[in-house]
Amino acid sequence: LSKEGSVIVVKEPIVVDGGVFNGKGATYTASSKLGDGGQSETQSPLFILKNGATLKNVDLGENGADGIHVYGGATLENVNWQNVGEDALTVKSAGDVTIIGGSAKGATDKIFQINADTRFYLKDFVADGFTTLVRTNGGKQIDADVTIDGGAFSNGSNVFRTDSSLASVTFLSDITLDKVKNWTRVGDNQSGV
Ligand code: DGU
Ligand code: CA
Ligand code: CA
Ligand code: CA
Repeated sequence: LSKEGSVIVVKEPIVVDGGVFNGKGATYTASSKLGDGGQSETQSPLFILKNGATLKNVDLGENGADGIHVYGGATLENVNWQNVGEDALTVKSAGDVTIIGGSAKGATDKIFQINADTRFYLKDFVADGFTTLVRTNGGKQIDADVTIDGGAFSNGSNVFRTDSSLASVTFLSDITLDKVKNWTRVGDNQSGV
């Protein structure tokens, strides 16, 4: 049964430790307890995915807070951020992350934040409005193998940005860019931006 149209206010992060969480199209929005969806770095996530968990058919709503945190890898299918908060998803500990389909709008800065070693595979994702689509943590050496396979990205500055000599990005298939300045931006940035 579809849950499209239902809005769930998230007061504590929803933890998915392995297994599958299927939102069936429902919208999850953060309560002010998690954050205000602005650029404060002290906000909490709506979802914590652990140990290969799968999250699917979920929309994150008006208050995106700190989005989704991933520990030990995860798969996302058809996850849509209606209004990215501080960022959309953070790789918090090592593991493979696979994102199939889905979309993100309204990011002020970053969409995908990589703070730990990962094979990060982004397939047919759609993003509109961002500074950087995929960013390894500023000024840090992170072994991130990023693949971007298809997708459409508009109104942004960088598709991929890293300060890490261990990180790489591979672009596959037909990726559509519209008003995006750079494919990649590489350089050491000690300030952590
Ligand atoms: O030193 O680590 O923006 O995970 C700066 C911080 C910063 C992170 C990152 C994130 O890079 O907070 O959202
Ligand atoms: Ca941040
Ligand atoms: Ca963040
Ligand atoms: Ca936003």
